Amino acid sequence: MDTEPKGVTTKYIVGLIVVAFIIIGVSFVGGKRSAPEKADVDAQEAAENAQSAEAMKKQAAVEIDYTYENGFTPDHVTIKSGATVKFVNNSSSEMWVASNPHPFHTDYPGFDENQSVLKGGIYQFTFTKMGNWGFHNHRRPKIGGVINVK
Ligand SMILES: [Cu+2]
Repeated sequence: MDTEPKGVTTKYIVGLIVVAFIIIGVSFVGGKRSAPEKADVDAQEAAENAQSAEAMKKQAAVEIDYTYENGFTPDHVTIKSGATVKFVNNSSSEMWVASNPHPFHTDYPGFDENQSVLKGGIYQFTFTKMGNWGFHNHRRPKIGGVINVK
């Protein structure tokens, strides 16, 4: 008399376990199916971010010419953080681009050509710190300009 209710209960429990396994199995398959979709979205986002970063760099690329007559032209530029500024010596005298203040160059450590270049010489610097960075020609300290990094 005792065994029959137990048997029914056991069958019921086994049935529940089977149903639970089916549910777990279905959710696993579902999980596997959605995982590649998420990876695709991530890859797409990464590609879009890389493209916009590239576009930003191109957009913000700036060249500043140095002549004895006009100094730095333009002498005030606004760029985005991560952009590179190219200083070109078009004068027949020396150019040594450096951060203010002269002679210590401490406002933006690292923004310092550390040497003079003659005509045709180029100094490139990539700005990653936001702010207004004054600079000058270390060989003619009164001649300078400002790089505004946003
Ligand atoms: Cu200086």
